[in-house]
Amino acid sequence: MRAFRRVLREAQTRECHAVLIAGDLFDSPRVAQRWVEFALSVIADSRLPVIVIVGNHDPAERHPFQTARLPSNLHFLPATDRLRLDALELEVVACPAGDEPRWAAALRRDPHGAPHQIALMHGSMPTAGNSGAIEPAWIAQSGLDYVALGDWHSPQDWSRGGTACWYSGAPEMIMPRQQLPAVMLVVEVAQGQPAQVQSVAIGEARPPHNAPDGILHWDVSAYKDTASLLEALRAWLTPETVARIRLTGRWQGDAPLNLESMAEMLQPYCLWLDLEGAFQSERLQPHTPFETFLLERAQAHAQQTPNQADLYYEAAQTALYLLRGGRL
Ligand SMILES: [Mn+2]
Repeated sequence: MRAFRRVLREAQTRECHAVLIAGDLFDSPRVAQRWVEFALSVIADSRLPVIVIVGNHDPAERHPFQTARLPSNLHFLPATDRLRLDALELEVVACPAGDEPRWAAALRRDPHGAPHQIALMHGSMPTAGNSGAIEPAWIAQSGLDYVALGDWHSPQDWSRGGTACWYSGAPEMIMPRQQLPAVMLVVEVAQGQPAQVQSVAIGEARPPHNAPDGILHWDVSAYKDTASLLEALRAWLTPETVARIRLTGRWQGDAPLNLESMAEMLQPYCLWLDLEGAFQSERLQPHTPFETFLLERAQAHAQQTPNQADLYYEAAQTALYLLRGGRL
């Protein structure tokens, strides 16, 4: 939400004439109403023409903007279409996800059209092993001034012939394992010249400052309980932190470490969290008569059938682990 607001503020500051959003504004068509309202209010407040096409994550038939009341500066294009903005001397070709068969014919300059002609497309260019929905040759043949691509998470240049063509990437790091630049692109279109494309840093997300490679290795050996471990980890988190935390060492606390519930506790203190257990658990010692009884039974069985002793000890440890709230 902060990144989206910064994108539009940056566009205002730079006195951009329009903002292009090439699909997947929403990660899913089933987003909460407050997110939709937030997006619409940020767009409305920007007072800039904002052109939005649909992506594969927010497809046309279920896109939240289909049923919303849209501000007058928002141009929402759910199908392959041409939009003319006379005040900007601009013509926009929309090639949204889900409408691929119509793209090739639509993606061309209209010789009688506006002086500046651009396109928005949402789909994949070919990659090793995949053909992709878009053919790079279309870009060169289009005769357009600029093609804004959406779908990929990092900025990529696909300019061909006289047509500048870029994936903008996401304006914020959206997965902890992807160390992405998190930028927006500022594109200057001038008649008869190739468009100038400049990337502007937008993202605030970063790994914890003591984890420059993005992974925070944390030794759990020194902690006696989950609460003190959580407190120590929390001290490293900020609302901008994208944290991959790998727990190492020997866990000697009384209760087993429950990664799932730890992640739930830490998540509110950072932007994104990935908690990984690479620690060893000490053998659990019995604390109650029932736990003592369980271990004694395991020992008795182990003595009767020595070839299955490991299995009985493991069963008893698992029982203790589960009794103390561990999850398998
Ligand atoms: Mn996509």
